[in-house]
Amino acid sequence: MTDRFESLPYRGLPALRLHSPDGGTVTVLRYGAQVVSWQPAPGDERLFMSERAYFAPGKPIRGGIPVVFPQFGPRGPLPRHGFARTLDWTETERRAMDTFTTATWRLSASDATRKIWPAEFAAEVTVSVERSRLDVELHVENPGAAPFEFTTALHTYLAVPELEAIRIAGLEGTEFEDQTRGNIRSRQQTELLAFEEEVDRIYAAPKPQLVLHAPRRPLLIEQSGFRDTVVWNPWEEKCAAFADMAPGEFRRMVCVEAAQTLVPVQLAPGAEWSGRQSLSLAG
Ligand code: TA6
Repeated sequence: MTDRFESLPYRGLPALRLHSPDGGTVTVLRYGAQVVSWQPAPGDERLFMSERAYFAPGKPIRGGIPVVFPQFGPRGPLPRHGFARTLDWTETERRAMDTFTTATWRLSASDATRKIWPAEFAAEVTVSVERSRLDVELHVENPGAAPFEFTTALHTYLAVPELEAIRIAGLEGTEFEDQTRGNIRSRQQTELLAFEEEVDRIYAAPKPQLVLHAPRRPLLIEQSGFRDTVVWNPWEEKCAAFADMAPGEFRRMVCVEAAQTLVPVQLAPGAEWSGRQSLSLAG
């Protein structure tokens, strides 16, 4: 334990804040191993957290980086977006490196998970921070005797100054499933994705590097291991219908999610899978 690690309550839940040697911080809850804040410099928050987010057992938290596992959305019999985001994870490792600070949390099969999902799994989330970069890695193993499959995402809520002023680059030519139109398949025609209505798209195997163009706050978004990328903004009506979002908050966020949703991951006994999303200050 060094002063790189600070235990604190975050909206009443136990949290660990990691400080990088160059002044960046990331704050991670035990609940869901959910990142709730990334600040490259004090006060410069890059992740969105709803003013009305619930911080209560059993409820998902609207903001930061929820870990979606082992089911994306309502695409299966499990609770929406799986159970990993509403269970406590166990911290297993923390390390203060020369240029960055990192910690790992683990969630394994338990009586509670076996009741709804028979898989013997072990999952780890590793979060690493430096001033200009945040890395989040999900690692899943199958220590059991039977194969299982899962879908997953790092459901990253990025904070944006003004939704209509942002653009996402890197998706041109990529096919997507449009979740606002009965999952019909379309193709991204324009070089830049802009937001003028609800957007809820699963891009199939896009380029692993996207850029969020936001005034004064460009961000490079990279992923590996995860096949797909989900882009989501609920727009006005859906936002107003969410009890855990304040009206108008949809203008301050966009989700860009490293995801594996269209083709589930298959894990044979003894097999492992890893996926990572990295956010870095661009420009
Ligand atoms: O990732 C996009 C999405 O699946 C949307 O369809 C949207 O409803 C969102 O996630 C939020 O889901 P949640 O269960 O957190 O309200």
